[in-house]
Amino acid sequence: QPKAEDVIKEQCAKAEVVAELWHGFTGGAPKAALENLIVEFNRGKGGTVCVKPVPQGNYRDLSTKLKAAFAAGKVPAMAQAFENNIALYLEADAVLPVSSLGLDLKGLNPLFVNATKIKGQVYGVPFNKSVQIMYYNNDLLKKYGAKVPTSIDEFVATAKRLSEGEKTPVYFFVPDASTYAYWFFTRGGNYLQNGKLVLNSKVGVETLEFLVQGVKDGWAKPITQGFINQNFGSGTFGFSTDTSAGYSFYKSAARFDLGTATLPGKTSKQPGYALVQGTNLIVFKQADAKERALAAEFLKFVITPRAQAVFGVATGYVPVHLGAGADPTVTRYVKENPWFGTILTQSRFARYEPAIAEWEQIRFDILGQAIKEAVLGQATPKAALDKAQKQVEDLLAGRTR
Ligand code: FGO
Repeated sequence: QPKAEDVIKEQCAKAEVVAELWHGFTGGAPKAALENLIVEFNRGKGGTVCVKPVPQGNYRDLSTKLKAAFAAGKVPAMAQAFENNIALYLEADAVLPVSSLGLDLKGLNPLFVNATKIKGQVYGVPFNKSVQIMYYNNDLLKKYGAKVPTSIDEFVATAKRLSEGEKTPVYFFVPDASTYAYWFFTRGGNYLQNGKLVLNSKVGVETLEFLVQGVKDGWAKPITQGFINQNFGSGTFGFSTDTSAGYSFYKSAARFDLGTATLPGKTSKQPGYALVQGTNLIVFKQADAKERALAAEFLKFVITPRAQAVFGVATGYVPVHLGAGADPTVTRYVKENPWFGTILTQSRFARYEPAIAEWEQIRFDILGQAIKEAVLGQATPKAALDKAQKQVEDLLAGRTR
């Protein structure tokens, strides 16, 4: 079988209208699944038009390239965008409201659609949305006769017991804003307080202290290079709390029986709150009428229950169409593959980070930096978050950029 990439090249070589889609998938199942959807869509169009995926590195590379593209006036028809990216691109008046594309968003998960609204207008079509789940090493749990933990207290007790037995920390975590968000939200944290962005709240400091203590107590292992699924060999993996879109990467890297479960909750009564990640598809104003029309048709296609069902089970993204859960692709799949059921259940317990234009910069360069400093012992959690708060206030007041 020819590679999807080559098929698309062929399809676009003969097309009169080419709508580029800039994306941040670097490889593996997500990139392949996107290309497969595009091949199928283009085929259905009969050869005169085509959608062309253009990989732009990771998500942050993508937003950097888009900002440069605005400045140069060379903008694609479509791109992936986080909710905060949409807010930023709107400052350049670059994004078309979805209402102008004549799309029917009925049946889409309102959790996802509402997040792309700014001042009552929808600007993005949710496409690849993930939630965090708990991954675990079932062989290791069995070795210790341990149950899958459902509350934070149980989680800590189990992680401690297994780490003591193995003489090495079994909870692998990336010290970044994503991991932190799960623990923060589940402890009741909120970044916005009376409309103000607060990084150094009491819950925030306690959350960071908790992670730092986990490292000191020997049950939590910070992963500072690459994804967790690329670090299984660096110790004994027991648990992680990571994006559902990592599933295919975890599965192919695991040399153990990989388990999934909803996130440990504040109590065992309810799962913890996952951070929603992954992106929406947006259409740019600079696209001409033909490209806009093609983009609209493509978006209509990718949000159908069937496309979302196929894309979801291939990747671990949450189907954005509520009807996908009843699609035979999903109902049949879930019976044999409980991991996908974990994701569907977890998607009912999920929270977003703030969708302000500066958030991408804040989550990586300010909050993420503070988390890393505290976890690596370069600052106390309180000092790190107080500094981060000051940096955020300076940034938002326009004193720094
Ligand atoms: C990633 C990033 C943001 C923002 C969150 C934001 C920008 C986080 C987090 C920083 O689509 P998701 O769920 O998962 C990604 C998917 C496709 O690449 O597969 C995951 N992956 C890829 C390779 C691999 O070996 N393992 C693996 O799990 C990949 O993470 O998005 C989650 C990870 C991060 O990129 O380091 O979303 N994120 N909010 N990025 N730019 N802006 O506001």
